Amino acid sequence: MAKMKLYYSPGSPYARKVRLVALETKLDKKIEMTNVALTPVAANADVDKHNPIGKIPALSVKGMDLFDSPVICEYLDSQHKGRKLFPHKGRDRWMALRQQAMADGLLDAALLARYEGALRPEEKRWPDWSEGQMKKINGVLAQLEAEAKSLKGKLTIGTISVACALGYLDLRFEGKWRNDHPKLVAWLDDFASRVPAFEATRPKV
Ligand SMILES: N[C@@H](CCC(=O)N[C@@H](CS)C(=O)NCC(=O)O)C(=O)O
Repeated sequence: MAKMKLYYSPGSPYARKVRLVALETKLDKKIEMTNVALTPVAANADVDKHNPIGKIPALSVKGMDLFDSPVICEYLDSQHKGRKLFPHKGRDRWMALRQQAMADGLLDAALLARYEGALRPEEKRWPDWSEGQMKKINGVLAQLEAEAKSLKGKLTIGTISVACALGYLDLRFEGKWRNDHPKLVAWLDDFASRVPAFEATRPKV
């Protein structure tokens, strides 16, 4: 079977979700990795051919182009016989998908805040807008801290997504979230020690 092809960058937290799922499902050997550079103002022609939204991660498989990270992760989870990372049904499924939505929502705000601070020319920056993104990040952090207990237990797409989101805050926002979310810090440290794939996908940038 032809290899799947994943367009990613080492610093992308959404691509990290996919890389982590690939390792956990032992599908990593079946994926050819293509490291690409792109920003909202510097598109990548190769990525554009596989994702009309022009974002990574994108996965080419069996003549299909799949995006975005929740879709790719669920596809990979459907391609192995081990324990599923997307719980099949019931409350476990909705809790995992809800956790993924919170983590991805945090990341959407974090990426927008980062692009604003790192990419937008200084004279065009809008502090209220950046503050609005930070408010979303802090809202999700507060909610996750309040329900940290529900993150314990088996590895799911929910906990993988939360770990990747917090990892991105460590990478790009100096880990400031660690100062006032003690339960989440303890949870992430434990997650990192239990899930070697989290360490293996840590960006070296
Ligand atoms: N909802 C998408 C978000 C993907 C995303 O925003 N990726 C970033 C890299 S971390 C990107 O491609 N940015 C380029 C752009 O916004 O044009 C997913 O879950 O895959």
